[in-house]
Amino acid sequence: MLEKLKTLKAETLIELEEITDAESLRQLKNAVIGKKGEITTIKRSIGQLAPEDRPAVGQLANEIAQELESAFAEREELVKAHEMAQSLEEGEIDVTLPGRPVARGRLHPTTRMLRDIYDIWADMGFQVYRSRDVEDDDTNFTLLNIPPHHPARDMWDTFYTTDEGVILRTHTSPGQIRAMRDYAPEPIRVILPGMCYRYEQISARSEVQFNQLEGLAIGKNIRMTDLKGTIAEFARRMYGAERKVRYRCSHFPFTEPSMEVDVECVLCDGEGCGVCKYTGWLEICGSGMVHPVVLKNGGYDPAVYSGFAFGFGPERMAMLRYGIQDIRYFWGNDLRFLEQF
Ligand code: FA5
Repeated sequence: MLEKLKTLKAETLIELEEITDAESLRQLKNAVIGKKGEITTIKRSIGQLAPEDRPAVGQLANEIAQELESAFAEREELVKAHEMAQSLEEGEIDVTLPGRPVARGRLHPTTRMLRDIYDIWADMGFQVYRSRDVEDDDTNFTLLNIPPHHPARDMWDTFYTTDEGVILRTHTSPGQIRAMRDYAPEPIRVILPGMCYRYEQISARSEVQFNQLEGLAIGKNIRMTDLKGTIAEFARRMYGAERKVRYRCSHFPFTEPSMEVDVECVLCDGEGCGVCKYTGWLEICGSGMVHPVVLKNGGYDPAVYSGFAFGFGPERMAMLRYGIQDIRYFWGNDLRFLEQF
């Protein structure tokens, strides 16, 4: 058996020397070291040998298989080079032809928008905090000062799951509770980006799935003026120093007082157009001072700590930036839309 193996090796190496095409190389490889090749067959028959002969034959078979494996690999390289040289000589490959362009992926308009928003907030000292898409009813509502059966729950049309109390988050605000419980009693300065889900009538401005970007700052002596100044600074960096910002009273159960923020319409410079519904203003976020009940639920003593929160809609911001008329394009996966960015 040992002799047979040595002869097989010697003969294979000689045959290999003469091979110049890939197909013959493949056949020889299969016949010698393939699954049904001679070496494999020898290895399988080792059990029939006398027990004292088995180790030597097994060892040699393995060594030869390895040596031949590298000899085949080396030959493969040579054959490839040979075939390439041959086809060049025969003119099968025209090396003067221009290369085919590689199709490159692009960033989705929301991703681009989000990255710009992250950059601005990072510069202003806010770090990203990721919360969960699947929430419990308590964190999404109750701990945010929206008790069960409270009419304020109607502001958010919810996707419920078959598990009692498990829902898809309707906004990024439940992340406020999670961040506070993680950090209390340390000060916080975070943004919480993420996908939100609402069982809503789909329209040009509303989708059932969309991004929000929440912001939260907690500490001692944080006041409404800090909120106004922070949002104004964001708007200045995002929309330019010349854009006016205005604040309107509003209501959110988890902030008190609450306000909505508008910027001068970026499309008509405040003159009035279809996009701003001829008001000259565009709403960019909801915001307010964190409600004492929410602070308490997050683990902060409202007598000592205060904070502000805000929430933006990145798709709506991207619609303004790129002049996109309908939010349904964002998830339509139509390449004609996506390739424009
Ligand atoms: C909220 O969801 C509050 N959680 C925001 C907030 C956070 C207020 C912190 C105070 C403090 P609202 O429902 O208005 O608020 O949504 C915020 C933004 O999300 C909207 O301005 C809009 O840009 C975006 N948005 C809301 N619903 C949709 C929708 N169906 N499709 C696309 N964007 C939406």
